[in-house]
Amino acid sequence: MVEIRRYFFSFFILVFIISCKSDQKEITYPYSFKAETNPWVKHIRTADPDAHVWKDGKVWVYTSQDHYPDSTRMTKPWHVYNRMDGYHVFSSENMIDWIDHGEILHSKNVSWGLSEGGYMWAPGAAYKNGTYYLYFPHLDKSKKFKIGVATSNYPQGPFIAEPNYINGTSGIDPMCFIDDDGQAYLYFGRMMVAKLSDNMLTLAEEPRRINTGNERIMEGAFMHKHNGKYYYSYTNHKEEVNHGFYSIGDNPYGPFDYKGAMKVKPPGAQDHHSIVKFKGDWYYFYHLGDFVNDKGEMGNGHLRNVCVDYLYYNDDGTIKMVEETKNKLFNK
Ligand code: FUB
Repeated sequence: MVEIRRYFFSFFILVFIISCKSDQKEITYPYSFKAETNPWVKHIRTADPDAHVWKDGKVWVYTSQDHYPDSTRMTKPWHVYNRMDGYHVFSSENMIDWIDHGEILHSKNVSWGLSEGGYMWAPGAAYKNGTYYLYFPHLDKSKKFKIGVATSNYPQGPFIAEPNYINGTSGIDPMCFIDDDGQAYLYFGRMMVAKLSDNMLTLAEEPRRINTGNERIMEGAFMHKHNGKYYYSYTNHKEEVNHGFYSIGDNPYGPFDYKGAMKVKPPGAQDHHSIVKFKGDWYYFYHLGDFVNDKGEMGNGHLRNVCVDYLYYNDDGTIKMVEETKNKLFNK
């Protein structure tokens, strides 16, 4: 009898530990919710927001998803992201009422990837000629970061990964920018850019290194256009105070003039942003790492939550420091 009691006690303790560690509540997708305060995504840990306004006029935000790391697979600091997996996409007509469309791509469906899975880091989405594209960094079977691409007929997926990664790519954080003439560019790794072919699945040229006017660029490149100028922005997570920086140029390749910081380091995490114009206003999407979820669990540099605030330009086209908000939504 004592043995049986001990058995059940151990079983319940185990279930309790597993449910604490899962960091997820049971949710059915699509899941509708209201953004009330930053971070506006609270029901799961999301990071690396890549925001776009598609032809339906809605804003669509593609995110990576953080999970507790597998400590048995950690030998380097960046291995804390070893279980990141299952991209999500969120859509809204007004930045307040959101739908989480659920998981749109998982490493188990990426045939060229590491068999253990995980390592689905910051994605970048694009739309061209009726197809949606999701570019994503992932470790290949030899544990090297490559850029993969997945496609869908719908912005909410599901996305089907191509059988191989994009030849000629390496590194992390892909971002696809399509210029007004329809030419697509893939930014990735440390200051690399290449034109994409018309089919959006292969590079149309050898990648080239961008001159940003500042060599201290680590990751998270993003390109947007404002008043005919090209804004190449990025993260330097080695700086103590500021993390989000940008440079301005006259074409997608640069050279770019370094303009300095636009965003301080977010609490508990590194900057990783995207910039989008929606219904006349400019927004800066980012994540932070100190959100306590509804289970009372503290966030972390690798357990992050997505935020959004307004971005403002000065009259000369430079960007004002983005003021981050917490316990309210938007720095207005
Ligand atoms: O989310 C994993 C990595 O952390 C991203 O690829 C980087 O940009 C940083 O956000």
